[in-house]
Amino acid sequence: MTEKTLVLLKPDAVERNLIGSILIEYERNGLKIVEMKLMKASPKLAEQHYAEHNGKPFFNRLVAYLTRSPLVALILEGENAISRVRSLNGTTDPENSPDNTIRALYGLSLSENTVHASDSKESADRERAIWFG
Ligand code: 3AN
Repeated sequence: MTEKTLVLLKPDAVERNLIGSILIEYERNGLKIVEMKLMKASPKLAEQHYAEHNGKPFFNRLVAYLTRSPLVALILEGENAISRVRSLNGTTDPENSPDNTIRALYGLSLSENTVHASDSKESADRERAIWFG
């Protein structure tokens, strides 16, 4: 099934000049970039994006991190794109992420884990609307 998923190259990725190194992983795996923009997220946008974590102890830190400097938002399209991009990204904590996943290669910590990708069809639809209208 052809799917679309929302990906963020988060501020730590852009700050460390990793945009190209990360995009090449998706493109080499046959995923198509169908929308993309470099932007600074507003607190409102970040709060909408992380709505499911509102109230958790790390929520304010997450919003501060996502808004501190520019990020790249993009939509990737491909066969089973949602699960394939999650596999390429690796696990939430870079310490446990399988070898050669983007988070194992570039992730700094649980909080600054470099990339985001939608985790389900419902999240992908919701997040695409938040970031691209
Ligand atoms: P993923 O991004 O792998 O889908 P989620 O949705 O569980 O992970 O978490 C969203 C973001 O919240 C993660 N990218 C991570 O930066 C942060 N996060 C999740 N759990 C924790 C935690 N226990 N402590 C600090 N930050 C966390």
